[in-house]
Amino acid sequence: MGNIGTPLIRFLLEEQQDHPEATDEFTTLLSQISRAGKMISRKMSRAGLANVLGVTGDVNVQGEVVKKMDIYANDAFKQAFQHGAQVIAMVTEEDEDPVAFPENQPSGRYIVYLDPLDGSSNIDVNGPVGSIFSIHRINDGASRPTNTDLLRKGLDQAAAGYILYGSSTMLVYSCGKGVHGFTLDPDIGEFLLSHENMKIPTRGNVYSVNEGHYQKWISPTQRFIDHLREHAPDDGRPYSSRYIGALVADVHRTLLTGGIYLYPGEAEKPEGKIRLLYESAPMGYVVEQAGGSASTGTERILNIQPTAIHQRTPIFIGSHDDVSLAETFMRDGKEDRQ
Ligand code: AHM
Ligand code: MG
Repeated sequence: MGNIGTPLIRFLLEEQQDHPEATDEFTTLLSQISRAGKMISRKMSRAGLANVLGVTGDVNVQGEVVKKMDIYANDAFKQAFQHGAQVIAMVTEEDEDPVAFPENQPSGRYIVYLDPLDGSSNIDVNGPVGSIFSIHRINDGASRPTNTDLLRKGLDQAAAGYILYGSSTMLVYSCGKGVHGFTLDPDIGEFLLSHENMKIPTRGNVYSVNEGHYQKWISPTQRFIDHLREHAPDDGRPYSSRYIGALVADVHRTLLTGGIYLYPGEAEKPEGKIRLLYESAPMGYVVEQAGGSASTGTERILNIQPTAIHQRTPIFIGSHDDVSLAETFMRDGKEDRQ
């Protein structure tokens, strides 16, 4: 549809023409998200210099209070949505309760779920981090979000995506019509189409997991990873291992080259670590749109009915065949959890 190098906003407007159900409001909302991403990217590129590594409460040379990067990122999204007329509430990892934007009522129709800075411990070692977003449209006529509006299945997402602050900054999104990736050209401050209609390989040869927790996993998870590590060249094993420790970066690599990322539950912590509404569901939406799968090990992530906004879920995400194989191990071993 677009040409490589097409600016994000022009691409969105063209997509809107092809799909009349896509609205101006939605295009504006994605441009607000991309603006926050540019602010965070710029700040991040100076992280080593600008004293943004300090803890909240530090004072910089101008006498301003220095914010930790994850607070800065959270505020950048808040600023982008304030008075933007689209977003009536934002649910983020940084705020216990939903943040309301009463100034955007009654026109606002969207709730945005955010992990403003995923994998933020990587900043201290100059490693990649990301932002994750999930967008839900509320019912017409609703003036403020109810619990029913806030706790929606991943299947109901209007769009989802992430921004990866890596060796270059990329915005990847889907609104249900494929997955498209844009790379930030820092010279002109624009996200330009670099990866159109991204597709994940059906099977990969890489697994990505924090293996330091091996002894804490339930045995089906251990057996699955043991299987991937076995020497079986005719079956494409052993798999290689890659783990960056930032969901966005690990899933982005998996999207491009195939394989599986997992953050499983543990015997003592069956819900795992990754948050459903602003980590698992949006990443699951993007990966499914690219032809892959996302599962808890026994259930499709997008089909989970949330019961709390900061709920956690185990996650197995990536190439269809690799996730299916993981599910086989998890289902076969379910008696181990009883
Ligand atoms: P965060 O959102 O607080 O940064 O936590 C989520 C991150 C993921 O990005 C990453 O995959 C995982 O936690 C790393 O956890 P661990 O250090 O336990 O491997
Ligand atoms: Mg996170």
